Amino acid sequence: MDNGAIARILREIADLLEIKGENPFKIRAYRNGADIISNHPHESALLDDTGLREIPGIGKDLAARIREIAQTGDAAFHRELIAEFPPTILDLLHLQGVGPKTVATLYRDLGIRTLEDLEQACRDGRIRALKGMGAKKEALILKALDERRRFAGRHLLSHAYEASAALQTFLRERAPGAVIEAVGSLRRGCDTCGDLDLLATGAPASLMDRFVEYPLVERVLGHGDTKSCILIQGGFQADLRLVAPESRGAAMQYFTGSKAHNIALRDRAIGLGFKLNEYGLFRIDDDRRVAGEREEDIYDALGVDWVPPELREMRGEIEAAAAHALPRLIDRADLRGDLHMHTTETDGKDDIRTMALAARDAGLEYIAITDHSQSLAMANGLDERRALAHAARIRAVDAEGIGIRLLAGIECDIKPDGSLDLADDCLAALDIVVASVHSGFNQERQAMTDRVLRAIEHPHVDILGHPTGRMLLKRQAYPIDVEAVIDAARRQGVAVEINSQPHRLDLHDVHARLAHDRGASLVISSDSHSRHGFGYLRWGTAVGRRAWLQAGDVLNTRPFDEFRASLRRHRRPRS
Ligand code: DGT
Ligand code: CA
Ligand code: CA
Ligand code: ZN
Repeated sequence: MDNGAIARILREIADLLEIKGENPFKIRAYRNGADIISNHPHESALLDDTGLREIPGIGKDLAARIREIAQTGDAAFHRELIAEFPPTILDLLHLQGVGPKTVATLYRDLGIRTLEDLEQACRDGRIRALKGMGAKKEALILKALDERRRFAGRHLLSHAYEASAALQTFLRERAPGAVIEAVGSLRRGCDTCGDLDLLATGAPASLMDRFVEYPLVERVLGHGDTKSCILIQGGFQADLRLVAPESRGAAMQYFTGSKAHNIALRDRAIGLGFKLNEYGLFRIDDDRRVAGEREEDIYDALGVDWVPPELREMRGEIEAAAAHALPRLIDRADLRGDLHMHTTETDGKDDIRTMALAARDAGLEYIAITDHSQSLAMANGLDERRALAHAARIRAVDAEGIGIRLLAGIECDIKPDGSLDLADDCLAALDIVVASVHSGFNQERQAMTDRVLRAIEHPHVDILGHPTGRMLLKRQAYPIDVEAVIDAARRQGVAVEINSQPHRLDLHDVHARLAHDRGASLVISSDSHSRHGFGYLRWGTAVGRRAWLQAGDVLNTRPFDEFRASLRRHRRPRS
């Protein structure tokens, strides 16, 4: 069993204990254990009891549980809990705004086991009749059910990437001579993906038989000579197509999409006397193949530059490619700094130095440590005194000269009225301030817009963090006038963040592009909560690429001194 599978069971135990109303410390121990195991670099199934207990945070009981899961595929304790509660009950817990207490009540008082039961109970008026629930709770549950339905079947980009990469490795081992490639929305870097699309060029037909034998297969949906389709664990559907070498580029082009981009390109082909499909580009009059082996040749034959996959969304890319005016897109390696991260001082898992060294090893030249402010009591947020003491420690690590520069910052909460969570003199004494909204999402659009505009006008704010509050597949952005926010940020010299957390990717690519077009500055930050978080920068970079950004458009591609000088606090406000 891999670490992910072990962690999943530990997390389920924690969820079920929570529904049961067990001791919070016990619940937290399982949840922490799950985090530690899923981030552990080595196979924990291979460790003996001593090896497990050497991992910080894993005690005697947890080690025994992990050994049992690794050896038998499950834990008796987990099976007992599942026997007590139907496992479908966990679907209820994952609804937005439905906590373990509610789930326990729903199950005990109404016998609700599934999402369908829950929906029916809402419609019958049984929820509002429950003590402590009411019409408001009923409306909340119905909204959560609706959102879940809308998002069902889609996956975060990072999850799709991991599932696709594992499948590609499996296929490469079985067809070493073949070229295996991911196409579809994953190749375009979309923030969520519906399914995994794979192409295999130069593979034997028997690869299809190997594909449907993939160990994680839950169901085979189709098994053909050139196309097969499987459902794998985690709810992913994966399509594999076998392609002849002379059609590789054409198939890549076609199956990368987007559909709208393909239709526009095909129309252009027709206008030039060609036919374009997944097999190649052909002349209409004599059916002669003009291109097909390489994507570049197809675009070239159509008189346009090769279009990076992230831009293939029918947002002006074909016109720009025809005018040889496509941007040279930013790469992850262009990032020199990371301006949003947390440490053990609030809700992070690693201390200042550990974060700095991990950032350095990830190729970064500078970071800002931005722990939470006091309003986030759950995260143990900092008041002025602790914020300044923390800043002193950050500067002390910076002074050690460990090969990376550190800025002492804060992620200051924007309160419901738009005021900041810490006193002005404290914010002024820090090197950098990221301001973000973390609660009170239920405001009206105008109130929310005014709230964020007021924060942007605050002279000590340098960066607006996760500007729209969206949680992919969970919660939509709060209602806010993004254009007004972007324009104010430009006027005030506040940079807007592209947050790289895979479940945020906030700003959304279209808004990031708008921000750039309106002249606002952008940063790409990881919002890391542990030393493993810097890898997320690649997802934020994907958003930047989808937003047509070049390296020069993103402040944290600049060298340290230049970056620091470009911060709002070191500039005069523009008029
Ligand atoms: P997804 O899976 O919803 O995240 O999005 P895609 O873009 O991966 O969509 P998918 O998997 O249905 O199809 C992969 C690509 O195949 C799509 O981006 C473009 C191409 N494609 C699929 N159906 C059509 C079609 O009817 N016409 C054209 N021109 N292209 C299509
Ligand atoms: Ca797809
Ligand atoms: Ca597909
Ligand atoms: Zn935040």
